[in-house]
Formats: sequence, C-alpha cells, structure tokens
Amino acid sequence: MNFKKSILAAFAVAAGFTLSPISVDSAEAAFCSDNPARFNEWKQAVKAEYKGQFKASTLNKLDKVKYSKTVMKLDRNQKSFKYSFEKFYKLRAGGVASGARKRIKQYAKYFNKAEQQFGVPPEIIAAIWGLESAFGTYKGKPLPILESIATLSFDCRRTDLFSRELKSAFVVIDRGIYDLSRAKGAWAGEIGQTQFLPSSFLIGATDYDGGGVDVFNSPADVIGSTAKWFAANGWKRGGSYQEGSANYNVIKKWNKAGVYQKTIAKLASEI
Ligand SMILES: [Ca+2]
Repeated sequence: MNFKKSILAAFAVAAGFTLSPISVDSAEAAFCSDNPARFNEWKQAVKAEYKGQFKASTLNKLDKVKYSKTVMKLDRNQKSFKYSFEKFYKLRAGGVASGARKRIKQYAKYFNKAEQQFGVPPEIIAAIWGLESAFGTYKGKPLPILESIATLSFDCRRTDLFSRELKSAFVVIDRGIYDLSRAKGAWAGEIGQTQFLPSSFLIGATDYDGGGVDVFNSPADVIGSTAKWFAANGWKRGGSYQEGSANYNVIKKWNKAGVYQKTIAKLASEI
C-alpha cells in the first residue's frame, strides 16, 4: 500500500485536525496539523518517508524533538516590517558600522581570504554579521534548532518551506557538517551568527580555521560561509551593490524585506 495515502486515509477520519496532503519538490511531509496532538505520529511518518535516504542515526535525532509551543506562539505573533527605511535603519544599523570596521581589522586574514576566494567584499559580510547577531554577541533566548524546524514543518502555515528546511537539516546532520540536534538558534531555526536557514547553510558551509564548520563559535567560519553563500547566489566580484545592480539582486535573496535589503547596501557603503 502507498504509505502516504494510507497515512492520509488514517488521519482523514480524525475530526478536528487540519490535514493537507503536501507536495514539495524535493521534500515531502506526511501531513500537517495545527494541533500538537499528532506530533509523535508525524515524526514517525517523517522517519518512514526518509528511511533509506538518510542514516538511521540522522533520522533518530527526531526522537527527542518536542513540539514547541513557544515557536508557535512567536510564529503567530509576528509583526511585519511596518517601519520606514529611515526608522528601520536607525534602529538596526545604528552603531554597527564602527563595530564592523573593528572586526574587519581584527579578522583581516579571513576577510581577505573570503574576498580573494569568493569576490565578496569585507563590508558586505561585516554588515550582515552585525545586523544578524551584533557579531555574535546577541544571543536572545535561543531555542533548539531542530525542534523549531520540525514544529514549523508539522504546522500547516508554512509546511512546504519548513519541510524543505527539515530535509536540508537532515542533510547537514547526515553529512556530518554539524549536529543541528545539539544546536540552538532564533525561533525559526536559524543557524549561527549570520542566521542561515539549513538550506542556505548547506550552500555556504565553509571551514576557514580547521576543526570543521562552526558558524556558532568561529568568526572565521562565519566569514567564509557567508561569503560562499553570496558567491553561490551570483555575486559579481568588484561590482556595485547599490539598488538596481546585479549584486543588489543577490542581497535581495538574503532577506525578503525591502527595508532590510536597503539597510545592508547602505550600511556596507558606510563601513
Ligand atoms: Ca572551523
């Protein structure tokens, strides 16, 4: 019997659940629900779905993962960017330029290496590093990454997106790049000091100082990995990155919010 159909048939009779069959290009979720009651069954379904594709040890990382009510609460209470660019810039970019210059000096070796290897200038990487985590000094209240991603994948609001991210997280673990089951990040499962989602982390992950890729603790790896992501997304060496340029289009891929994109470009030119 087709596993997915049987799962859907089995749950279709359960009243009170939002169930949707999902079709994701390269990742498929068994079902989704906005009620935590079936989370454990969902985890088993996901493990069955990926059996043979990933090591058992990778898929077993799901066993201890719990449904996160905190993540759901934060997901439902999101405030959209209503700020004008001027206000957003003042709030987010204030004071970042001087910190960025300091890091560019301090980690010149890695910034230079990244520019040579990937063509991405230090000020772009430093602007993002500063905006995303105040150069790793802002920790907030970190949540277990795999728990956040699994909960958002199970939930019906953004199942497609987070089912892909969950699959990417399995790839990261399976290849031994980083054990995300032991890592914490912002509530949507962001990884490291420049806040990669798992799919972006897979593209960027670079080890610049030995010892494996660690974008949580190693500034060298943060710099190398962020630069590699930009190069992989089409960054043109030596090109302008102001609005309308080819490189600005790469900045747009980093973050969907227009005010944030403008902030990156303006802050980088200030640095
Ligand atoms: Ca490293």
